[in-house]
Amino acid sequence: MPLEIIRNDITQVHVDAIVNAANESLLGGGGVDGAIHRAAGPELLAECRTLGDCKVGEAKITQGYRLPAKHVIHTVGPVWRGGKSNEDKLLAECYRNSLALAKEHNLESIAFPLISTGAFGYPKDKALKVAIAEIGDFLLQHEMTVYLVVFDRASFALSEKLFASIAEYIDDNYIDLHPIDDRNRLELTCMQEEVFYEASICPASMPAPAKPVKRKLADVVKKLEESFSQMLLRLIDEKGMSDAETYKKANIDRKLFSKIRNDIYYKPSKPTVFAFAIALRLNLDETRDLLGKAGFAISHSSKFDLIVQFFIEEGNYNIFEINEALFAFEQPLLGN
Ligand code: AR6
Repeated sequence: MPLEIIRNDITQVHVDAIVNAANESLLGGGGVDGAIHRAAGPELLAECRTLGDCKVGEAKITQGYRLPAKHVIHTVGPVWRGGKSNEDKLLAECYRNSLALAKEHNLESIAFPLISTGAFGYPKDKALKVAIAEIGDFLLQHEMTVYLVVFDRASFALSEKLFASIAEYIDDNYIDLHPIDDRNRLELTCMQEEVFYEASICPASMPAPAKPVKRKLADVVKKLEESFSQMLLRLIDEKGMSDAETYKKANIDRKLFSKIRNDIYYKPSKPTVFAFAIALRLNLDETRDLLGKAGFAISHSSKFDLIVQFFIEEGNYNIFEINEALFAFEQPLLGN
C-alpha cells in the first residue's frame, strides 16, 4: 500500500529508509533520535559527524548500519511556538525534502515518525494533517511505499471535531443485531469472508437501489454482465481519469492495479473496492453497484462500512484522511 499508517517502533521497520526526527547538530539526542542511534550503533554517529549541520526543514541521508533499514534520512522539525512561526510550512518541508532525497536515491520504501511531536511539542493532530497532506501530494506524482509510524495509538489523535462527528454517525447508524432475513444472512456471510479478505464466496447479487435515471434495457443487461474489473475500467474511462491517477488516488500500487486490469474475473477485497470508489468519487449508489460486482454490500453492522459511507456522504474523497479516521477507529485501511 503506498501510504500505510502503522503502530510500531521505527527502529524495527524493514524499509529502504527510516526518517530520524533529529536536531540541527545531527549528533543524536533523545526520543526517536536516541532510539535510532542506539539501534544503529556508533558507526551512525561517526557518519553524522561528517555531514555538518542540518537546518530546520532540510534532510540528509546516511547508511542504516545495524538497523533493518538500509538508510536513515535525518531531518529537523520545527519547534512548536504556538503555530504562528511558520511551523506548518517548515514541517511540510521536512516531509517534502525527505521524500525528494529518497527519490533521488531510488529508494522504494520509507518510514516516517511523527516529526516534531515529541520534544518539539507540535500538536499531534496538526502534525498528522501536515504529514498526510505532504505524503499524499507526493504519492500522486511518484511511486513509493510510505509508512507513517505512530508509536502508540494514543498519539494518533484525529481532530476532535471530526472524531466526534464520525462517532456520532456510527452511533446513529450502527445496527448491532439484524433481524435475520435472507438479505441480512447474505451480508453476514460477506462480512465473515471479509476477515480473510476473500470475496469469492459471496454472490454479486445484492439488490441495488432503484435508480431514477432512465436507462436502455440493453445497457442495463450489458452492465449486469460486467465483471468488477470491467466495470472499474469503464468507470475510469467515463470519469476521464488515467489508470495511474486512479490507482494513486485509491492508495493502490501499480502491480495490484495491473493484476486487476489483466484479469477480468479478479476478486478484490472490500477495502480495495471502497478504495476505487473513493478514487473515482462515486456516490453511494454507484459505490453499492461497484461493491455488488465483487460480492459485497454496505452493511450497517460494520463500523468500517459506516466510516467510509460517512465520508462519501460528506463528499470528502481524500483517501488519506479516510484512512486516518479508519485507523483511529481501529479498522482496516483502504488500499491494497
Ligand atoms: N518509533 C517511532 N516513533 C517514536 C519512537 C520510536 N522508537 N520514539 C519516539 N517516537 P521526538 P521531535 C515518537 O521527541 O519532537 C530529540 O532529542 C514520539 O512519540 O523523538 O521532532 C532530537 O535530537 C513522537 O510522537 O522528536 C531533537 O532534539 C515522535 O516520535 C528533538 O528530540 C517525535 O518525537 C526532536 O523532537
